[in-house]
Amino acid sequence: MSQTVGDFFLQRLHQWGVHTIFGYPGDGINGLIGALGRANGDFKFVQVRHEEMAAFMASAYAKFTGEVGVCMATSGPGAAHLITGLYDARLDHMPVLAITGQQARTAMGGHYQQEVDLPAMFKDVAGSFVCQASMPAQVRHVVDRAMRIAKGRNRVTAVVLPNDLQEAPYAEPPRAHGTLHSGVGYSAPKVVPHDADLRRAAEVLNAGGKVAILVGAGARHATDEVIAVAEALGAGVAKALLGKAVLPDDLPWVTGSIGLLGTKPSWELMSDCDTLLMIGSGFPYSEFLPPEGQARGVQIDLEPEMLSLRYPMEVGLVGDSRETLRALLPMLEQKKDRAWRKQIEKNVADWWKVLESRAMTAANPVNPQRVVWELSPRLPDRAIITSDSGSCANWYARDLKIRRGMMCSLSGGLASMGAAVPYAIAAKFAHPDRPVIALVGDGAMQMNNMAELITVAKYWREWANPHWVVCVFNNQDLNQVTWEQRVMEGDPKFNVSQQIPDVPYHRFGELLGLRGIFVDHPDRLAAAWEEALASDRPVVLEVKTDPEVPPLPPHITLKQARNFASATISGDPNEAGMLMGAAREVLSTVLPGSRSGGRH
Ligand SMILES: Cc1ncc(C[n+]2csc(CCOP(=O)(O)OP(=O)(O)O)c2C)c(N)n1
Ligand SMILES: [Mg+2]
Repeated sequence: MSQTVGDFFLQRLHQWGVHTIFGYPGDGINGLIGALGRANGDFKFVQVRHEEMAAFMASAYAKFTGEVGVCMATSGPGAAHLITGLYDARLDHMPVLAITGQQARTAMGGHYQQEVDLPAMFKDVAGSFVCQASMPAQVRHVVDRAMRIAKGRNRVTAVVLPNDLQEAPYAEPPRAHGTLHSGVGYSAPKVVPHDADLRRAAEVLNAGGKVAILVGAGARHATDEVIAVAEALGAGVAKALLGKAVLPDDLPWVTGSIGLLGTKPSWELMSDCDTLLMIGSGFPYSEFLPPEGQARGVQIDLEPEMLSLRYPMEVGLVGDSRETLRALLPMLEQKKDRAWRKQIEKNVADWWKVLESRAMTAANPVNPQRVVWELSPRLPDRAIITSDSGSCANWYARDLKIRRGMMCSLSGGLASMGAAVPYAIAAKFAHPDRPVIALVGDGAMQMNNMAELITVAKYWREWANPHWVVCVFNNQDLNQVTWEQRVMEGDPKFNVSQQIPDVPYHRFGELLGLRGIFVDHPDRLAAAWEEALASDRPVVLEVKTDPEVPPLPPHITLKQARNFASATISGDPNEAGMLMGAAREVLSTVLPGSRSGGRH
């Protein structure tokens, strides 16, 4: 059999270094699936339960490997299912290639079954490159561009291949007018700003008396350099959610997360600094940065469009974070006055005590903060941790103590529910020897994560070790939003939209042949984590958690406090539990009158 377009397409992808594809079949890509079967085991095709999961996995694979994540789906419905996962990659600046089928060229334009205008559909999410191929000789440059643009610009790209084209014999582009002769390969450049700009940045940083640093995912390969700069400047460092693994939390001047899910010392760092250095972060909430004019600003980012977006920076440097910090370091003076640093360290030490007491506060039945608090000291070395969107993201952001060598991520920019399990599966395909832990709310579990446990059951025996745990916070509530409705809107809990059915998640895991562990008493948590992390097979650890522990921001505005009060007055169905339970204890530390309250 001569080489088909499908065969050539895969061969070319292989030359680009692709060896893992997350996907789901359909008649729109039978020509590609057939070619996969003929590809001599060059590829690992990971069969998912839903195409959105394939796209989440591709996004996470890119996050955990630095390579292009690749997902594949059939025409029409399969392609449409990819969209949310692709937006996740796009908003977090991840290189992902989406490959989909399309109806036959002879049928297109005919309102044919499963015919969707896919280039139009992908145009926003894969705006940097989306192409529907129509001729065999075109496919070579289509693959080359899709891969090079994804890799070189950290973008989502999409290739659409009509099904009859996939099966057509491949022909190289003839040497003729109107043909392209493209090649394989891309090496990332070393991007460093000009010396004069580095000197301007150094001048600002050297002049500052109270330097605050904010790091994001763009700094994840610059841990040593961030530490060296922070030491020289006597600075404290806050971490955007996607930058959680940049610095270990045992450094006494790391203030932890920032923003709505953030910490009080991060809030204090930004409130009191006179200089802000932002490195590789698109952290969205300006109100958690210093008020405009309070601090002189320097920002480093690989993407020019991310500069001076959240705070008007005096010096914006386009550059790779590690290389730029290395070039900057010799220009920085060691700050002699360490009073600012001491204050930060005190704030951080105090905050960890607050977190511990919050986590240990009794709740009904288990305080969700304690679930993560008890995990931190038991985290195995080199663990990869993922979180879903929901209240557990607060505990992940605040209570999880990351150590050096670990990785972690979640759906950051898109903040989509349903990402934690596919992320954790992709983590195992990226690093089969690392222990992986996913933190997931029950709503997100019901949305799609449960189905994807079937994928875990299908593949776990192939992994170098079985250490894969999903921890489900069963609070029978869409809790994060319930609290947003109370605190932001002043509305009582609306059971109709917020309450969700009780499901025995651990038993569902057992049905699939995984281990199920159920915890409904806080004293059982420590042993449960130990059992889960030592298990000889993947684990569904279900914890019955209290929905009345508020995932509140590190400071609360007067308006929010009033809203909260009026929500409880106007007949919240959980009023009694809320006022008598952990809510009051936690609120008392953040309501106006306390140090961080009432600033707005
Ligand atoms: C796809 C999607 N739909 C809806 C939301 C809005 N949302 C954010 S968190 C949340 C509640 C999540 O509930 P659950 O998973 O049970 O976690 P909990 O907050 O209860 O811990 C919702 C509905 C979202 N972020 N993504
Ligand atoms: Mg819930």
